[in-house]
Amino acid sequence: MHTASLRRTCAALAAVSSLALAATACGGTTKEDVKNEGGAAASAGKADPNAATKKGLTVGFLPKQVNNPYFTSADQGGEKAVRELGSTFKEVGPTSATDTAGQVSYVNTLTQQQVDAMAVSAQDPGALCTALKQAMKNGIKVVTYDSDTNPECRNAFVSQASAEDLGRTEVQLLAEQIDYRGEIAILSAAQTATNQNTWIDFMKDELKDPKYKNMKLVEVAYGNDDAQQSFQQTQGLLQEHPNLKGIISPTTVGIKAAAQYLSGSKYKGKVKLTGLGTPNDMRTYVKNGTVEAFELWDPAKLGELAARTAVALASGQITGKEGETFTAGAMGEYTLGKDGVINLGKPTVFNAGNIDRFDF
Ligand code: RAM
Repeated sequence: MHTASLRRTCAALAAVSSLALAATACGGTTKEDVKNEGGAAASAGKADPNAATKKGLTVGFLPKQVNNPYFTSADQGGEKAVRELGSTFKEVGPTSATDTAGQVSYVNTLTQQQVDAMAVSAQDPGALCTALKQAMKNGIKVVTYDSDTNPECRNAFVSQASAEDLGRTEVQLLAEQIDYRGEIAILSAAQTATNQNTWIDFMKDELKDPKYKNMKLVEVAYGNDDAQQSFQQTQGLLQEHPNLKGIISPTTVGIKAAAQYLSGSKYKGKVKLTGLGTPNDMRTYVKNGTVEAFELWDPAKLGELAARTAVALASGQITGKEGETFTAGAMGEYTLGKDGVINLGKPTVFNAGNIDRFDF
């Protein structure tokens, strides 16, 4: 029935019959509705923690970059969990970490394919918003993992660790290695990356503490999560700042390339390097004295949690609101924090003493 004719019918009903009947037909509230409040129909959009986990779903993963070993591990963790839960996994994504337009078109592709949920690591906070909102409008649940978009453009964000902890501890790790003095630089990923930019803001804040008064951040360089560009940026930092004492690289691609450069140069062991790397990438450089300590979480666990969150959303167990809880299989129970953020846990610091215990 068209709105105009419905309105006409309502007016007629109100005129000829009981008020309750007219109110029901025309969308008003009746006593019966009030009594049913909290029931399934009235609470559409409310989480039901006891809802059964749906099977036969399709969950799409869209990392920042597909040929990055970090995302290979993360998405393998996602795939394993999706399969265990009886659903289908697919992965799409650009090969470059600065192909934001590519990411947008992959979101649109997943929407057209009518996946049930997608897990996205955003190259840029705002660029994906319109496409992600369109996906949600089509009933698709959207989880960001690793790198967030704006909170209103997704249902939940699975964060690798507290962004504040990550930013501050990287400064602390480097400070200890350079005895709290000297010039330092940051070698980041893409200039737009939400995760790296958030960590860098906390690094800058940490550096305001008087205990770092003899340390100076002289430059933030961007290697775009490209091995060659990151290598060249490292070389450039050392040429431009001959007194540089240390580098923080909060990207697995960046820290590996920087270690490679330092390791073959006269700066090996003299200019300190820390940040976020995988133990498998960094083992050689820890053993040959280029790197003392760095940190990371287990990327496969991050992917697993993203997958389990996506399925919990698609099953109606959570909706993305603060305070909701769900069980992520053997990983245990997780509670959604402010803005629908779910924290994986604490990162691990790797050094010569423990690096051989890790294989990722
Ligand atoms: C790179 C990516 C990713 C980041 C890790 C630490 O692989 O930039 O987004 O979380 O490094």
